[in-house]
Amino acid sequence: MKGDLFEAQEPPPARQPIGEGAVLLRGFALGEESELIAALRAILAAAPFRHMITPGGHTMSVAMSNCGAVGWVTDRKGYRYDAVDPASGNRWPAMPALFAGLARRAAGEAGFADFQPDACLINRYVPGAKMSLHRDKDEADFTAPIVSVSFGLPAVFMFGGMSRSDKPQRFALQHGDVVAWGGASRLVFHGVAALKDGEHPLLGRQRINLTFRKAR
Ligand code: MD3
Ligand code: FE
Repeated sequence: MKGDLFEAQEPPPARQPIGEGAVLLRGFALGEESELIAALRAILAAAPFRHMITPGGHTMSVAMSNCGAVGWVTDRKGYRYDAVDPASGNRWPAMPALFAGLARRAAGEAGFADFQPDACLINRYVPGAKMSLHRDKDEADFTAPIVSVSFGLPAVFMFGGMSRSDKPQRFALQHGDVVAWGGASRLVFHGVAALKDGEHPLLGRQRINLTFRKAR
């Protein structure tokens, strides 16, 4: 009998194309979540989250840190990648092999072979924090994809078009979801809606997003 309550349900698709060159991999990071979160805690002990200032003088609601050879920073002078954490004067913590490997495998699933990220921006959202529509264009090479890994509370990701006025599609990104964006999607406008309050069993009242880039 079709539609019977006890009939096996279709599993959600693990690999979901969401645009040209953009693939959502549901739960792709779940197999190694505890190792990834332990590595993340070690990075944050050396380079704690901070709220950076935009060139226009606004304090970002998202708190940030980085690991890798370079990290994304913003201050009154502009947006850029820098090898040094301006808060400590030290180099950013190294990117763990576990992080780089996950990003590389995710990019491969989306058709981008041999992705070698040199930067991992770590974004922390607490309830109410958001990221307005923008494009990532501070990187040297737009042929490389960007890989994002979400942990903690769910967020609504907005995936727009090549023009700021294109109406964005909205996707819920959950703990363990990974997205790879490249090709025709690499320069689209995107953002994150204000985080809804909640409590995540592992991470509490926050969402953490890792964004892997090839900056140089
Ligand atoms: C689509 N972060 O840090 S990650 C960012 O969830 C940023 O914290 C969001 O946008 C976050 O710049 C989204 C997903 C993402 C990153 C880069 C993209 C999606 C993208 C570049 C092009 C298209
Ligand atoms: Fe972005």
